[in-house]
Amino acid sequence: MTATQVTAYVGIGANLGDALGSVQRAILQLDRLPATRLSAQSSLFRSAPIDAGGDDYVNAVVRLDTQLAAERLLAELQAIEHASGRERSYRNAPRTLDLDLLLYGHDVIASDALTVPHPRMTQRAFVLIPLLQIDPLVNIPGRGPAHAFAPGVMAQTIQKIA
Ligand code: PH2
Ligand code: MG
Ligand code: MG
Repeated sequence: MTATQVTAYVGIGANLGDALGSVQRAILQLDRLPATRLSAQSSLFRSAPIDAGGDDYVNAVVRLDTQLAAERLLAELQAIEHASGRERSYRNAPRTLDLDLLLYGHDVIASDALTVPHPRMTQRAFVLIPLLQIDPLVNIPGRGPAHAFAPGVMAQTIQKIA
């Protein structure tokens, strides 16, 4: 039996410790997940914290082709976060690594564990800009083309890392 292949997008962020190294390592780890292939990665970006404190973030978005179910993929993301030394102290605390499941195929998921599409992804330049760099025409299920939200985030500071 062949499991169906799904295209998923993961937002990566870090602003504690070696943030650049953490994001680069996370990208390698995502490519090594079981039944999963990393099929695209954005540039790395530096961005001012939104609704959060601490240092500037390093952010990126990757596209995965995966046969993992959404809940299983989420568990794998959390395991990578945990292995990076991530502690959950308070909401939006500075973190060594944050891996957010942004999109999982065309699915709309609202369970206790998981909300997909990610509820705040259309309001955040650090998600939208790298996502659109990979796939300019990507659609957000239930909300329409991602590029339609770009004008709304243009005031947020985000810079490509050379
Ligand atoms: N993540 C947050 C809150 N604020 N700001 C930036 N610039 N980048 C992030 O990844 C980020 C944030 C919660 O996960
Ligand atoms: Mg996040
Ligand atoms: Mg998160």
